[in-house]
Amino acid sequence: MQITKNIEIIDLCLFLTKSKTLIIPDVHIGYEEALNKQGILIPRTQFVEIMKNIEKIIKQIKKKFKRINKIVIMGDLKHEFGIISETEWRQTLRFLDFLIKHCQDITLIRGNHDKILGPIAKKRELNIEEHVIIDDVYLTHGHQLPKSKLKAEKQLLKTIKTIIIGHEHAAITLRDGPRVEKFKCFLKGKWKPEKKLLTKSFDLIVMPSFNPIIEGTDVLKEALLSPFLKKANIKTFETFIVGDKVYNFGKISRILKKK
Ligand SMILES: [Mn+2]
Repeated sequence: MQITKNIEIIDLCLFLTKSKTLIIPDVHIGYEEALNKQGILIPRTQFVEIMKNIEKIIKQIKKKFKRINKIVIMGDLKHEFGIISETEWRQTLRFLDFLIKHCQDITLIRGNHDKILGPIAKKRELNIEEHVIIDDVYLTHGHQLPKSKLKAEKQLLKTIKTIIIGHEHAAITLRDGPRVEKFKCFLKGKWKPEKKLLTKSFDLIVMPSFNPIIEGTDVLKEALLSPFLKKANIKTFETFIVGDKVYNFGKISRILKKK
């Protein structure tokens, strides 16, 4: 489903149709291991599901758009802060090797969980960036705002129309009679930087998490994480829910009215 001009939602990913760029949000490889270490016992099925899903998504894109020219990983590829465990090493490399088979041009964006992503990137000769710009789209993890105080960054932002972020793990709880279910979702709204830094507003797209175990932050109830959303009026955001397919649910204010 198209979320905005030249940008399609494909399951939990986005696809820039002009540049044929696949955008993969927070995968958090090793999340289960981290939960296990805290004494939470859940079966370790996450990685199998992650691989199945990315395979399905790539197949779907290739069928519809023929090829993928570039892949951007939005940050938090792996979960653990600080140390990289055996399993994380192995699984992260397997995930990257699968992507490399379909597209050699892969860029990693640094997330807040990615302090020592360096060794993994080095092994496959991939670049790590704070942000990536493709045409008029600015991609960044979302735990930090663009450094619009810097002249170069400010200049650069003037050419940008849309900002895409991960980090938030956007989700929404819907009620259907007695049934309450949380769904992963995309959000689309406006973001304005501080006026004294830049007088301009951007289209902002917020992505869900790619990890099957991480349901995400309920945008209706929970405190939002990203500084991009701190001052935003979330009710004016449009929501696209990812279920068996993608559903456009319209503005959040409309969902709130129905409750
Ligand atoms: Mn994050």
